[in-house]
Amino acid sequence: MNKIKIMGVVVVIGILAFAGWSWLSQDKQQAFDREKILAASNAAAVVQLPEDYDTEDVQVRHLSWGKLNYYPEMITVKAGKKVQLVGDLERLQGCFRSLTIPDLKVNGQFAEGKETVEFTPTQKGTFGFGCSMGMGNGRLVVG
Ligand SMILES: [Cu+2]
Repeated sequence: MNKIKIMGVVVVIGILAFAGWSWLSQDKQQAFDREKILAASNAAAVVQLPEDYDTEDVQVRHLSWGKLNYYPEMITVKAGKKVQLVGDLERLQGCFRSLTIPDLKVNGQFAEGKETVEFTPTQKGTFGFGCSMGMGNGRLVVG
Protein backbone atom coordinates (compact mmCIF):
# COMPACT_ATOMS: atom_id res chain seq x y z
CA MET A 1 0.00 0.00 0.00
CA ASN A 2 2.75 2.43 0.98
CA LYS A 3 4.74 1.51 -2.11
CA ILE A 4 1.80 2.31 -4.35
CA LYS A 5 1.29 5.71 -2.67
CA ILE A 6 4.96 6.58 -3.09
CA MET A 7 4.88 5.51 -6.72
CA GLY A 8 1.81 7.67 -7.27
CA VAL A 9 3.52 10.68 -5.73
CA VAL A 10 6.61 10.09 -7.84
CA VAL A 11 4.51 9.88 -10.99
CA VAL A 12 2.62 13.09 -10.13
CA ILE A 13 5.89 14.91 -9.39
CA GLY A 14 7.28 13.62 -12.66
CA ILE A 15 4.31 14.88 -14.63
CA LEU A 16 4.42 18.28 -12.92
CA ALA A 17 8.17 18.58 -13.51
CA PHE A 18 7.79 17.73 -17.18
CA ALA A 19 4.89 20.15 -17.61
CA GLY A 20 6.83 22.90 -15.84
CA TRP A 21 9.92 22.27 -17.91
CA SER A 22 8.10 22.35 -21.21
CA TRP A 23 6.17 25.46 -20.17
CA LEU A 24 9.41 27.23 -19.15
CA SER A 25 11.32 26.27 -22.26
CA GLN A 26 8.43 27.33 -24.48
CA ASP A 27 8.37 30.70 -22.71
CA LYS A 28 12.11 31.09 -23.24
CA GLN A 29 11.74 30.19 -26.89
CA GLN A 30 9.07 32.83 -27.36
CA ALA A 31 11.16 35.44 -25.56
CA PHE A 32 14.06 34.62 -27.85
CA ASP A 33 11.88 34.98 -30.94
CA ARG A 34 10.55 38.31 -29.69
CA GLU A 35 14.10 39.57 -29.19
CA LYS A 36 15.08 38.43 -32.65
CA ILE A 37 12.06 40.14 -34.19
CA LEU A 38 12.72 43.34 -32.26
CA ALA A 39 16.40 43.33 -33.21
CA ALA A 40 15.58 42.81 -36.88
CA SER A 41 12.97 45.52 -36.75
CA ASN A 42 15.36 47.95 -35.08
CA ALA A 43 18.08 47.18 -37.59
CA ALA A 44 15.58 47.80 -40.35
CA ALA A 45 14.80 51.17 -38.82
CA VAL A 46 18.35 52.39 -39.32
CA VAL A 47 18.15 53.99 -42.73
CA GLN A 48 21.16 55.54 -44.41
CA LEU A 49 20.20 58.16 -46.96
CA PRO A 50 22.18 60.68 -48.97
CA GLU A 51 21.96 64.29 -47.80
CA ASP A 52 19.02 66.35 -48.98
CA TYR A 53 20.00 69.55 -50.75
CA ASP A 54 18.62 72.60 -52.53
CA THR A 55 19.87 74.15 -55.74
CA GLU A 56 18.61 77.34 -57.32
CA ASP A 57 15.74 75.57 -59.03
CA VAL A 58 15.24 72.23 -57.34
CA GLN A 59 14.82 70.84 -53.85
CA VAL A 60 16.15 67.31 -53.63
CA ARG A 61 14.68 65.15 -50.89
CA HIS A 62 15.13 61.46 -50.22
CA LEU A 63 12.45 59.01 -49.22
CA SER A 64 12.94 55.52 -47.91
CA TRP A 65 11.24 52.93 -45.75
CA GLY A 66 11.91 52.81 -42.02
CA LYS A 67 10.15 50.96 -39.28
CA LEU A 68 6.69 50.10 -40.57
CA ASN A 69 6.43 53.45 -42.28
CA TYR A 70 8.06 55.80 -44.72
CA TYR A 71 11.34 57.33 -43.63
CA PRO A 72 11.56 60.17 -43.02
CA GLU A 73 7.96 60.61 -41.95
CA MET A 74 8.19 64.36 -42.47
CA ILE A 75 9.64 66.16 -45.48
CA THR A 76 10.08 69.91 -45.42
CA VAL A 77 10.21 72.03 -48.56
CA LYS A 78 9.53 75.56 -49.72
CA ALA A 79 6.58 76.57 -51.87
CA GLY A 80 7.11 77.60 -55.47
CA LYS A 81 10.19 75.54 -56.20
CA LYS A 82 10.34 72.14 -57.86
CA VAL A 83 10.69 69.20 -55.48
CA GLN A 84 12.61 66.19 -56.65
CA LEU A 85 11.81 63.26 -54.40
CA VAL A 86 14.35 60.48 -54.77
CA GLY A 87 13.05 57.06 -53.77
CA ASP A 88 15.29 54.53 -52.07
CA LEU A 89 14.43 51.59 -54.30
CA GLU A 90 16.24 49.12 -52.11
CA ARG A 91 13.90 49.71 -49.20
CA LEU A 92 10.78 50.93 -50.96
CA GLN A 93 9.14 47.77 -52.21
CA GLY A 94 5.84 46.88 -53.80
CA CYS A 95 3.11 49.43 -53.62
CA PHE A 96 5.23 51.69 -51.42
CA ARG A 97 6.97 52.70 -54.63
CA SER A 98 3.80 54.48 -55.60
CA LEU A 99 3.58 57.82 -53.90
CA THR A 100 0.52 59.98 -53.65
CA ILE A 101 -0.02 63.38 -52.12
CA PRO A 102 -3.79 63.64 -52.60
CA ASP A 103 -4.13 67.31 -51.61
CA LEU A 104 -1.52 68.28 -54.20
CA LYS A 105 -2.81 65.84 -56.82
CA VAL A 106 0.57 64.13 -56.97
CA ASN A 107 0.50 60.53 -58.19
CA GLY A 108 4.08 59.40 -58.53
CA GLN A 109 5.90 56.17 -59.03
CA PHE A 110 9.46 55.29 -58.11
CA ALA A 111 10.86 52.73 -60.51
CA GLU A 112 14.14 51.23 -61.65
CA GLY A 113 15.63 53.77 -64.03
CA LYS A 114 13.22 56.46 -62.85
CA GLU A 115 13.72 56.79 -59.16
CA THR A 116 12.40 60.32 -58.77
CA VAL A 117 8.98 61.86 -58.38
CA GLU A 118 8.79 65.55 -59.24
CA PHE A 119 6.22 68.19 -58.43
CA THR A 120 6.07 71.84 -57.51
CA PRO A 121 4.02 72.72 -54.46
CA THR A 122 2.41 76.12 -54.85
CA GLN A 123 0.49 76.39 -51.60
CA LYS A 124 1.92 76.40 -48.10
CA GLY A 125 0.65 73.92 -45.56
CA THR A 126 1.02 70.37 -44.32
CA PHE A 127 -0.06 67.63 -46.69
CA GLY A 128 -0.23 63.93 -46.06
CA PHE A 129 1.48 61.46 -48.35
CA GLY A 130 1.25 57.72 -48.64
CA CYS A 131 1.26 54.89 -51.13
CA SER A 132 -1.51 54.61 -53.68
CA MET A 133 -3.36 52.22 -51.39
CA GLY A 134 -3.21 54.72 -48.56
CA MET A 135 -0.70 52.75 -46.52
CA GLY A 136 2.19 54.39 -44.77
CA ASN A 137 1.71 57.93 -43.69
CA GLY A 138 4.04 60.87 -43.96
CA ARG A 139 3.69 64.59 -44.02
CA LEU A 140 4.98 67.08 -46.52
CA VAL A 141 5.43 70.43 -44.86
CA VAL A 142 5.47 73.25 -47.39
CA GLY A 143 6.68 76.55 -45.91
CU1 LIG B 1 0.48 50.31 -50.12
